[in-house]
Amino acid sequence: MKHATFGRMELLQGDITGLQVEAIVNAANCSLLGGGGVDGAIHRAAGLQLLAECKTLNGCETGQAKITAGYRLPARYVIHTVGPVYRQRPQDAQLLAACYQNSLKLAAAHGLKTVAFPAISCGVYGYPPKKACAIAVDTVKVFLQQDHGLEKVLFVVYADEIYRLYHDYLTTNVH
Ligand code: AR6
Repeated sequence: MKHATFGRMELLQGDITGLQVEAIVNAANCSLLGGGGVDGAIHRAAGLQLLAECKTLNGCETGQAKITAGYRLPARYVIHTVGPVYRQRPQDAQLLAACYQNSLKLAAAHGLKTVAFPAISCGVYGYPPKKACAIAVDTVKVFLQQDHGLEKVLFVVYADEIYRLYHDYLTTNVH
């Protein structure tokens, strides 16, 4: 399992559902009622109580975030955010940055110290991973510089190719 540290940011290759952090972020859809990819994995690992809580949330708009308990996950909370479907519009980047910002704000509002993100929108939603990686890292970096009490943010990725993109970008842009 590959792993690298860049100040308060960490890069990991693996399954986000197994992480013992305070919160993992879910790349959900607007219904918040589950789906495939990382969303499916999180719901399978957390159990049906997660779906029951999600049903009470009335969905979520693209770029926004909502928090639930983690139930059977090792993580105490799940922060559900909805990434943009990539359509080459100018607002795609703003919406993806908003996912990271709003998830981090929610974590900070709950006094959380560690949060793990998957590569939001980089699967079914078709965001080019290289562009998405730059937005993810830049947004988290600015948030951490503003110091909201967060101690560590992890990027958890599956594919070798995406790991390499994050590693290169973090090496060049985070000291
Ligand atoms: N741990 C870490 N990363 C994962 C995991 C995992 N267990 N599983 C997949 N990935 P996607 P999206 C990676 O498609 O593009 C769902 O159906 C995956 O390789 O999960 O935001 C939702 O309900 C990819 O790099 O999310 C929505 O309808 C990244 O996570 C839609 O998919 C995101 O891929 C959201 O699409």
